[in-house]
Amino acid sequence: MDPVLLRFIFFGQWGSGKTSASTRYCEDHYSDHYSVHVGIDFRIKRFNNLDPNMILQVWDKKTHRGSRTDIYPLILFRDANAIFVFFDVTNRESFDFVEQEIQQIPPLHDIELYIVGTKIDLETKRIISREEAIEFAQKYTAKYFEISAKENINVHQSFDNIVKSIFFKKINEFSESQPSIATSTTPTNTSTPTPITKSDCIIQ
Ligand SMILES: Nc1nc2c(ncn2[C@@H]2O[C@H](COP(=O)(O)OP(=O)(O)OP(=O)(O)O)[C@@H](O)[C@H]2O)c(=O)[nH]1
Ligand SMILES: [Mg+2]
Repeated sequence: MDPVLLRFIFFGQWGSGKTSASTRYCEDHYSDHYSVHVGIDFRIKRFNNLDPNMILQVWDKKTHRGSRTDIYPLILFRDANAIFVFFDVTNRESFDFVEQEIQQIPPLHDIELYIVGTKIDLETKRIISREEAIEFAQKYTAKYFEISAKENINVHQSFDNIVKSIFFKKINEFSESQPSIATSTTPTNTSTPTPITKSDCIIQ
């Protein structure tokens, strides 16, 4: 059987915590060391409990310090299932950068957009409130969640939920295209899309 490939792309300002989130999620590891590597990092994760044939690729794009947002080639988005734009909840500049990043994303269908607040272990230094971030996410029909890669808060739960929802969506699409197995017992989602509300923005 062919492997099922899922691809997540991480964007966001330098230092916003993309690599730390990717490392925490894929390798359950965290370091305070700030790497100055350039380019794109790739990590993979497998989900034997869902489907041993499924592989998640996380593409984590390094942002150059002091740069404005890059112009991203379309190819970067091809086959992506979800895009995550990160910001540091203690850094207003990184939050402002999210809007620039979103504007670089082409209007491709079927790619889910998430905004991710990071470093919530630094609660006393928080500048961007959850409410402000949720309101911003609604403007772009994105979903919002918050994590701490350092303290391992809400990383696995959030990304696991997203992986599962995309996985079951793919299974449903496959079942619907195969009349003989359309009666499979996989979960179905027959509801019509509704406008997002504040509570929809939060994945716990
Ligand atoms: N306190 C705290 N620090 C964090 C957390 N996540 C990342 N950091 C720190 O923030 C710094 C930047 O994190 P990275 O994950 O390298 O940021 P990045 O978005 O990959 O940055 P670029 O690759 O330069 O675009 C590092 O020193 C991390 O240790 C977190 O959850 N809590
Ligand atoms: Mg990085």
